[in-house]
Amino acid sequence: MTHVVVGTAGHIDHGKTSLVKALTGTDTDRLPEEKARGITIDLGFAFLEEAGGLTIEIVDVPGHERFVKNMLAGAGGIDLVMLVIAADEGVMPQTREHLAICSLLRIKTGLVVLTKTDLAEPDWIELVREDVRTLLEPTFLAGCPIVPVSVKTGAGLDELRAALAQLARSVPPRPTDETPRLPIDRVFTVRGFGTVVTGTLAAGILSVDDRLEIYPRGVQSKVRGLQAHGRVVERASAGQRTAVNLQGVERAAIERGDVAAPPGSLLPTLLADATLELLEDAPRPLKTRDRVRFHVGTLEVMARVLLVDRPQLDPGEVSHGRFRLEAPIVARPGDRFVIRSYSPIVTIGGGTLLDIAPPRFKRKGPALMAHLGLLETGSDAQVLEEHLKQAGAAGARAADLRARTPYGSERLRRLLEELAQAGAIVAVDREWYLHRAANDRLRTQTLGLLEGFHVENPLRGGISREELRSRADNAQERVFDQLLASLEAEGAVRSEKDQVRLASHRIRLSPEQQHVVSGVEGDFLRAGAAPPSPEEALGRLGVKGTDRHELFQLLVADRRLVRVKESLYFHVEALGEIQAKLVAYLQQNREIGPGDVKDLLGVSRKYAIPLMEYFDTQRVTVRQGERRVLRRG
Ligand SMILES: Nc1nc2c(ncn2[C@@H]2O[C@H](COP(=O)(O)OP(=O)(O)OP(=O)(O)O)[C@@H](O)[C@H]2O)c(=O)[nH]1
Ligand SMILES: [Mg+2]
Repeated sequence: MTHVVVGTAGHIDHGKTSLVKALTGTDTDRLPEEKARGITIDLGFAFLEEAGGLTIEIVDVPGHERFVKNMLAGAGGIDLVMLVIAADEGVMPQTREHLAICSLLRIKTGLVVLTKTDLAEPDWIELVREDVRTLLEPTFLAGCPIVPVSVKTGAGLDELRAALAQLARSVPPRPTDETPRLPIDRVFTVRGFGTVVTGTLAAGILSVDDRLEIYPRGVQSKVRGLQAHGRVVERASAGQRTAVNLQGVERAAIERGDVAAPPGSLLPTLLADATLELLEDAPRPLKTRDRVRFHVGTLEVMARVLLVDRPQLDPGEVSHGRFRLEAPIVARPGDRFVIRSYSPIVTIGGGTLLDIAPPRFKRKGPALMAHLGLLETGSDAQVLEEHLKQAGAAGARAADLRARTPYGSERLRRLLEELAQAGAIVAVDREWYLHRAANDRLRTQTLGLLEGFHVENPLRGGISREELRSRADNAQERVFDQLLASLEAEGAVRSEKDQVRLASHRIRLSPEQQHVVSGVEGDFLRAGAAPPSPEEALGRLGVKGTDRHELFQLLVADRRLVRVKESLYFHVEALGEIQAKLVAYLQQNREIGPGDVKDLLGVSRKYAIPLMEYFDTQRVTVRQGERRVLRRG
């Protein structure tokens, strides 16, 4: 099954809706106001089924200049255009404007219908045909079929249908391997079903029960049911006109212009970088900071344009622009957009989105131009690498890269693997990537910080991991963990508990320092169960200081001294002997009280009580009232 979307285009009253009805039997003007005024106001939908599983979806648009906004919402999703020109009137303003819009949207193909031929003389029709040829010459429709038709007499309708089918067969199929997304063009409620949205599925496949998010609102939902052409279907594929019955969403929570897609697959944005062209016949130059109407998908928002390399863009010129949007848009790089001037409301230009989460450049100019040039002309891999380069030390999540590129999950995964293999990027983990340059910068910085730390703190074994990370410009946690792990794997860095040091770092003591350290240790060892205070021990060696003294801390870090209580330390060997005595006593006597400990060790309460508490915390003993017993198991 292939679905090709044909959009009508053309000036008001030239016979678009009549033609669609003659081809399909469907009157697409459904609104009472449309019937009353005899004009089309909003989009209408019909379809034709052709041989070989081809469905031609038809989007009928209004020709009135006041409803170009609605025309744009429909034109965004079409594969080929059917430009309708009344033979009696010939080319008119919206003939040109709709043609320009289709060009700007990069619609690739189409045909022209010269309709109402029953109202014009053959000579006149020939003149109009020549006129049309000249109009089309510089456009994508140059040399396209021009089919004369009369809805009144039926002349030419069979030829038109055949020409449409032939063109439709030449349209390359839309990608179904990309993540599905549905730019919404209508929202309504159906009794007993709830909220229904419709649109042309731009990419991918949508199935019943799929989870959906309505962007940019963040409303979560699920596909409760799907319809195509009024028939219930299990799944819809790219290019298909689709009606989606949404579970648990209020009608009022959605509007035309929103996009339905899987949760987390798209990124709403208020800032977008793009190529930008101004139409030859734009009424005046476009200046930086001009306010324009920005159309993408089925959405229109106001925006200010910032020109990247010049103060103004003249008609016919092409450059780059950054758009500050007044409400979020939800689109993908590669999507085309159209801009219309604020007043008078006319189509003036458009372009291709290049980046929907653009990095902030401190200064515009050459760097930004080079960046945008790369996004515009680079290969998929180069574009991806450029995004990661701009992400800097923070790196980027695969999910965000997915939303910022049009490749689809599988292709993105492959591209990332290729780049990692080539050494251009580093995989932090399966979900996080970092540009090689950022990785190398962080690595050099981290090693430099460690070196500096060791020079400044020669007696400290290392720096806390968290402190190191914060000094390394607060590196992203996962990125930093991965870096330390790889430095450790190479043998450049050692980490113990939360302390990190260079593998080459050794604590080197001067003879005087060594004298103090050995003296203090000897003092504690000799004192056994009744050790001195840190101040006393240090003081005896002529050093003024507390347990915070770095020479003292060295003994603690080496686990020669063990802290039993605030500023009460024991030598590790003394503590071992005390424990052995205590355990032997308890095996004999079952329980022990503070007085017994004093006698057993020959020390005062000052030492006995903290020691008893210490062995509780070490899970050697258990407290029972004032006494202790051995802990079992
Ligand atoms: N004689 C004649 N009249 C036609 C033909 N096609 C359309 N008309 C008439 O032209 C008028 C406008 O036709 P529509 O089909 O509504 O025109 P439209 O292009 O859809 O107009 P908008 O949607 O408002 O832009 C109607 O009165 C039609 O009956 C034709 O082939 N011959
Ligand atoms: Mg119409």
